[in-house]
Amino acid sequence: PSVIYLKDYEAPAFLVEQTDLRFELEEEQTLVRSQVRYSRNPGCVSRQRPLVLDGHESLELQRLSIDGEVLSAQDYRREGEQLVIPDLPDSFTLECVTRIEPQNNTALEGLYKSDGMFCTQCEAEGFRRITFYQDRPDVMGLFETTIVADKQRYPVLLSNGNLVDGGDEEGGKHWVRWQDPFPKPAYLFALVGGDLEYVEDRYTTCSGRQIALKIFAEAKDLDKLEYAMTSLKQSMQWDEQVYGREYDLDIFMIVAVDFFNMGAMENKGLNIFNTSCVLAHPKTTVDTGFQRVEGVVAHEYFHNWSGNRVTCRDWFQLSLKEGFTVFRDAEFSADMNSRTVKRIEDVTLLRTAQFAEDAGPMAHPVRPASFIEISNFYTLTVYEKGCEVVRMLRTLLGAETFRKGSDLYFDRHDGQAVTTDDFVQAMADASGRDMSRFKLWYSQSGTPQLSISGEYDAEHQRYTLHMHQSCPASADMATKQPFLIPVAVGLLDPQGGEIPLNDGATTEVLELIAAEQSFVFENIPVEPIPSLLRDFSAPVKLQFPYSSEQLVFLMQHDSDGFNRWDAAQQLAVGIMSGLIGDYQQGRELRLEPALIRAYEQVLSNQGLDKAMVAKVLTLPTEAYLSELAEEIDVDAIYSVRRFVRETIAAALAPVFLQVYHDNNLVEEYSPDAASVARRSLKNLALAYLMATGKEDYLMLAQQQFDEADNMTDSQAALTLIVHSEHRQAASVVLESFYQRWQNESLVVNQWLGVQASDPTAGALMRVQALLEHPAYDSTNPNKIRALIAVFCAQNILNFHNSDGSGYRFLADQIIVLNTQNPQIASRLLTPLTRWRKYPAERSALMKAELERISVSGNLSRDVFEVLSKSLA
Ligand code: BAL
Ligand code: ZN
Repeated sequence: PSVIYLKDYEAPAFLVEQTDLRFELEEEQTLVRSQVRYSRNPGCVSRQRPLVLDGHESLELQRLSIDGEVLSAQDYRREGEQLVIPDLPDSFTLECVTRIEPQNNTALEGLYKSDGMFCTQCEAEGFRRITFYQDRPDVMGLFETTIVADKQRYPVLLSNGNLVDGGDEEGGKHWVRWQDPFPKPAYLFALVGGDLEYVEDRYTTCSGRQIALKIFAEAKDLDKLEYAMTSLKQSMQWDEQVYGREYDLDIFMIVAVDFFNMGAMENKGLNIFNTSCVLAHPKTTVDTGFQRVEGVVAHEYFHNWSGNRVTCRDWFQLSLKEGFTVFRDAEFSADMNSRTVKRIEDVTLLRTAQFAEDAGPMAHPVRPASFIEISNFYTLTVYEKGCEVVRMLRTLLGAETFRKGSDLYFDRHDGQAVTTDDFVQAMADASGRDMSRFKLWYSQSGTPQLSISGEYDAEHQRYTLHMHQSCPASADMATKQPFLIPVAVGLLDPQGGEIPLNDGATTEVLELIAAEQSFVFENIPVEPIPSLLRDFSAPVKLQFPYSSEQLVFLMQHDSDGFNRWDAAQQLAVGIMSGLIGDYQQGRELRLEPALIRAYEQVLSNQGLDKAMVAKVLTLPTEAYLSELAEEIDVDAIYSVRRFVRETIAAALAPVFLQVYHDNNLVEEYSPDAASVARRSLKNLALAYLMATGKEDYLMLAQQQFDEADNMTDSQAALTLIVHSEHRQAASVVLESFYQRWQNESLVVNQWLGVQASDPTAGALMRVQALLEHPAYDSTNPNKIRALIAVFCAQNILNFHNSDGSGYRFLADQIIVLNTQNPQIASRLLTPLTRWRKYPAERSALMKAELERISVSGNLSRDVFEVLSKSLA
């Protein structure tokens, strides 16, 4: 497979004015007729260039004609995945008929079937599995789509834009025609055909336009759409208020499908969603599931402007739409719920998974410079780090100027396909600032390390922060230039009060631009304790020589909620790192009292937000401790975390019991922030109680399992019992849960996931048995993720079993999935790609499995790219 480079970008030789599509959907085949009006691109220098169309090898070309004249085989060449037509006039209509078999499309890219329903996924390069086309985002055209299908089987036929015509045909068929008035690239095309029902609502936009809102699902799921509809209306209003963006079509549709590689897709006017990101009901969905629905509905809706009206010039610019849109949805969720908790969750994901990606073999900048398969670049770096980059722009410019920049960006580029440079330029023009150094965040990979020390000069009442930044070599880039890092800082006096800084405010954003730089604060009457990188103002690894006492002080007094939580994390990380060393040296583990005392204080502080208490009392995860480690000692990390949890549980059990009862209220379920917070604190208390291993608390968990009227409480109890040493009780609750929920696919996924993440011995055997269970379907990405991905990514003890069985299991699965669904196969590889971070024996076993996959034959581009980079 060849490597595609950003530096080789060339504008398309032809532009598309109009694309008319006709689909005849049948059981054995689908015929696609496309009629496309092309004209030479005046911006393209060479007038000799042929028309180069993309087309997957699965396309059966039935007819090709230009302005009505049928082409013969000599008139064009099929070269790999391209169709090349030379000697063309300046403008013409190309008609092309292809035959495809959606019913056999297991890759779930292009047109395929999900549970008997036709649906599409065209981003990034799925359209080329439908017809021959210039399948690239900088080719934007107007689409008109006609769909013909059996009326009884497929009563609902949808595409982008507005429904303009339709009728019945002989043979029990019917047809519809959809017209999209906005030019779009092929990746935003969508089609749905199925036996669906819908809920509907209306939204009146800020200018008074009436928009019809429809969410489609299978009839059995109709009662799970209300939350998505509410979230959609809130998103529409928020985008008007916060970004001045109004919806532009007369109808907005969402369709829920169960077989989907991604979370959801922002096709113009017709979003297609993985059921896991749109269906929500108190009985079947946990609190985090509700939050995911709210966030993903918003994300896809926001793409209508940041992605659809203004799209990407090429796929290297993916973060132009994804980073910005993740930032927009994160701010929306922060406004709808607890801002600090949202920030903690996002940073936790970034610091564990994205930092690990940036330090691994697939490291790439937010704007990658090259790729083999673009599907491999829908990454945490492009999405989450891309979001942080946009957040830094807002921090540097201030909210008001940032909004001016965003308005300018949308005005200037509406209807265009542009670059991340264009986005930053709009911000630079709106602020009058030179942002060239800032752009290194887009072009350099790796996580910068920021070391800070403080120096107090009592005589001159002056406090100085000395900063040093560096960025380690990444797999794709050896040396880096210093970044522009916004460091938000506050200074606390010994009583915990905020000291006014140079401009009188209590938080100041320092701009670090050099490798070494010092910042001076005048009129500081006492030696302060600094609160650094407030609200995680930059995606960096921070080092400051805090003592345990100072961290406890910050936990109690910092006015920045994120930093209060982070102080607790750093306190726990420090203590646990010491214990990991003790474990490795064979020393007895002893937990110093600082952490228990700090946790006790947090629990007794009635004024604290319950969600914050739950977050503060959650120990750093194994994944975070692994990311921080030079070499990952799985047994040490697992044992120490378990020891610390059990020691805290034993010391504070009476307090946890009180917290449990105080928050175990009988009330109607609501996913509002306060109720979610109460349940999260209650279930955290139950988790600590279960960690004591006492029978009394097992009974409490069983009681909660039996009596819960919502899935959050039910699943929390289920997980705690299944992950405990009470094996008999575990079998009972697993069986009862399955009996109750076996017809709810998404709940069954939770059931699979709970077993996949079970840390007790023998989990792999149980997972292997589940592969044969009727609840499992090896062609459904949600099931694969729930069972295989959860086992390999979350069950560190069993996956990393020293006999290599976990690695062998994963490799076997990938070899099968490689041909069936390359996108999913390639994603599953991630845990094995980190082989260099493990001690020699495990590392060799992991590498051997990667090598076994690499010689298994017929590697997809997706798997080939990740494998070859991992083994390089
Ligand atoms: N554009 C792919 C799915 C998403 O990020 O919205
Ligand atoms: Zn997106």
